[in-house]
Amino acid sequence: MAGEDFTQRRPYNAVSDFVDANVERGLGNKLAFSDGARKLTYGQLQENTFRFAGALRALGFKQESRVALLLLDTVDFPVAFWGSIRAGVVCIPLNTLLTSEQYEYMLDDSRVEAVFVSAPLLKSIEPILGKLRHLRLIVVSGGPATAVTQAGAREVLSFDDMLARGKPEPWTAPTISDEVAFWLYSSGSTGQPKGAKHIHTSPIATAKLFGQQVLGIREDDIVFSAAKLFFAYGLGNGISFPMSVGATTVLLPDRPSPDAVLEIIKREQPTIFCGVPTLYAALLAHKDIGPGAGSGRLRMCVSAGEALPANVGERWREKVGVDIIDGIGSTEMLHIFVSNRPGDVHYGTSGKPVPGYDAKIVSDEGQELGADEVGELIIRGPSAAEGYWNQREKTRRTFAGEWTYTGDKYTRDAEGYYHYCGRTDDMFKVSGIWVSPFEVEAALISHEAVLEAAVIGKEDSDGLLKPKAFIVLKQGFQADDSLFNSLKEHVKSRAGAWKYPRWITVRADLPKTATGKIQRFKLRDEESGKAA
Ligand code: 3UK
Repeated sequence: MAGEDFTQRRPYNAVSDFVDANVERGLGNKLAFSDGARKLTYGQLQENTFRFAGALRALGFKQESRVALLLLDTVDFPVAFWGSIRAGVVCIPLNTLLTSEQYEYMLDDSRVEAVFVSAPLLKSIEPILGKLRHLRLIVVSGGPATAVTQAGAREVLSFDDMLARGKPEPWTAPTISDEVAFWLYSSGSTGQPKGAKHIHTSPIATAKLFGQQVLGIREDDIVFSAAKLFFAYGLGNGISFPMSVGATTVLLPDRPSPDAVLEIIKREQPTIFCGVPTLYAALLAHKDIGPGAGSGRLRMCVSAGEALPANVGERWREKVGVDIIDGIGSTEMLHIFVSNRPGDVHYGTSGKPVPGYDAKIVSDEGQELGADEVGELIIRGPSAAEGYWNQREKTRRTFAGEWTYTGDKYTRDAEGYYHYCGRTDDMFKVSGIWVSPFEVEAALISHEAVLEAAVIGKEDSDGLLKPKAFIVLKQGFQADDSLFNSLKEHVKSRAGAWKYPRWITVRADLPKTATGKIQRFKLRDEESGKAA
């Protein structure tokens, strides 16, 4: 595994390792996915991906064409993902929680010719369909084609119509191992999200190095990832890792509320559960939390997306009786590259580099640092993205030769464990999803009452970051609860539901540099009591 050469250039299509290999091994009748409403065996998945790839071809999609998935976690997701990849068509799963403007940017930037969209999400793209120059096909999952009312001259199909267009004939596009298979959009502190281009060999590299080697995932596992398939984290947990060994994945199409998550765990009895720190904290606060979180078979829990506070891990082990494996991954590296290990869990740390990846902590000048010195974490490994689509400067800065710059500050202690120390920029995660202070500030400033705004991440009582806003009001506006509520609603609708400020403080002015840049670090220091 760690010594394996994943990167050797050769003819290779990722679908062979994840779909076809399981059928060839005799697992055709084994359950691959269930989503509460429907089930899919490995054999059915293979047939549906043949149909899907055939339909894409029949509809004129060529190798290297691009399509977007705006899909809830149902059995249609793996069919569309692997069906596209089988056809050599570049598949771009999108976050399902965004606004119409954000979809407009990504669908236009990627120039996708088709979008596969879950019926309940249609409303967020219908208003912008008219502006998408390259889109020619809309496929509705979980609803009839007639659900789309503003498609104009474009072809509209239901997911079943689409499958019926293709024959179940074994055909796989002759792709190269180095060829781009899918993109994942990643947000940064400035500018629009960037499409990180991942190649065919990256999923199997992450599945072997982290899924098999670190987690020890095996054929009899049942995986439930509350983190959605459109995140690199959920895509690995729910698709690449289990499919690399012929295991089974349970999907939850709805929002992963603590109630919904506990219900699935009780009903499906998973062996492996994956979530983000906020969810673990919320589950610990739930009245029904207890041994195995309701699953008699639970043997492992995984956390990523943001740092897991030590006390959340410790309380979980005490109440649930299972450790949480915290590891750090990124969209750019596809999955986890520094992690705790079963049997060697050090809560409050991210553990040690996953064998097969190399980690270095470097100074601003690029010098490698010693034990307990804070610097930026950089990573070398086989699953790094090829670059960002049409972003040369950002690509060069992040993917510097073999090394990928994470933008995270870390120290390594004398025993070799890695300790997370925050970001090199002002970004922070809420529920494992990026928040850029800049976009929350922009949303606040677009409110009639706000003159200036600065946003930082502030720890809540579980030690997890949430947005806190400092605002300067325009003349004539009063700071009261009704104004604060209206600001929160305003941010939710403009920027995204998880991004609204949980605390709002009104000030006479904001700390700024001579050139007028907001000094968010000063506000962070004030909050954490560091300031004089
Ligand atoms: C932060 C963590 C401390 C860190 C991801 C697992 O989160 C994932 O990808 P994103 O591109 O964000 C990457 C950034 O998130 N982070 C993630 N995990 C941790 N910080 N401890 C952690 N355990 O700032 C990192 O640079 O959204 C996670 C697998 C695949 C992923 N894409």
